[in-house]
Amino acid sequence: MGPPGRTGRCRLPRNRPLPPLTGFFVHPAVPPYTIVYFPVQGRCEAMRMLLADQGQSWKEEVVAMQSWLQGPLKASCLYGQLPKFQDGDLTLYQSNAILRHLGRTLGLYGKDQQEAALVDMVNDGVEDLRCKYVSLIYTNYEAGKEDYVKALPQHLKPFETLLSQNKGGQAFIVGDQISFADYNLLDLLRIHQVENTRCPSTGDWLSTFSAHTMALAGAPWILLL
Ligand SMILES: N[C@@H](CCC(=O)N[C@@H](CS)C(=O)NCC(=O)O)C(=O)O
Repeated sequence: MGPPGRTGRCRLPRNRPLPPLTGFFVHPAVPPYTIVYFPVQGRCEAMRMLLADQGQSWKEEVVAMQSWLQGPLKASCLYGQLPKFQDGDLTLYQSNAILRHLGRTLGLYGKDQQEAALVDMVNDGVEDLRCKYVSLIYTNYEAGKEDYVKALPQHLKPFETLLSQNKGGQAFIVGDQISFADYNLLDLLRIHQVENTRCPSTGDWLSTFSAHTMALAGAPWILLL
């Protein structure tokens, strides 16, 4: 996404009603959401893609590492970590809980209970691979990258399987409508694509997912890929 510290794009909301008119006044467009996070994409990029694509506006509060290390903000966070997310007077921590909340409130959680369960299953799988990736990048990059790359096709297989079972890979990860898990999966593929350019010998496994990417195409953020 763009530079940190900015307010997210504001397009007409697709899933939320427009604010009511009061007399001659329109309610000011105060972003209902705030993301508090470090100046990186990290665990917030999927929610940013989701919000932008859904035409929602949001505010970013960027926390510099120096200020984080002073301690009070960390101490005030429920799990001692960021992101912190605000939706009006609701404060949330845990990036996947935030994605699920947005999934519920913006209608991005499948069309019924069965699809919602599948969306959860995909998202948990994305989280598993994200944790492996984070552990590689932050703790074991040089020694671990070869094994990681070897194992990657196997780790991506479940997503390929689901996509191939859904309209031959031409659709979303679950059913006929986009879900929060699509954005999270897309972000996971995106970070691996960055890795792929650093380490081209990994081959073109990402092309397997191009249909999924195309299914999401048309959204402005697709240019990020
Ligand atoms: N399970 C949490 C993990 C959050 C997390 O690992 N946050 C890191 C940044 S990505 C953090 O706050 N690190 C600073 C610290 O632990 O002091 C989530 O998904 O939100």
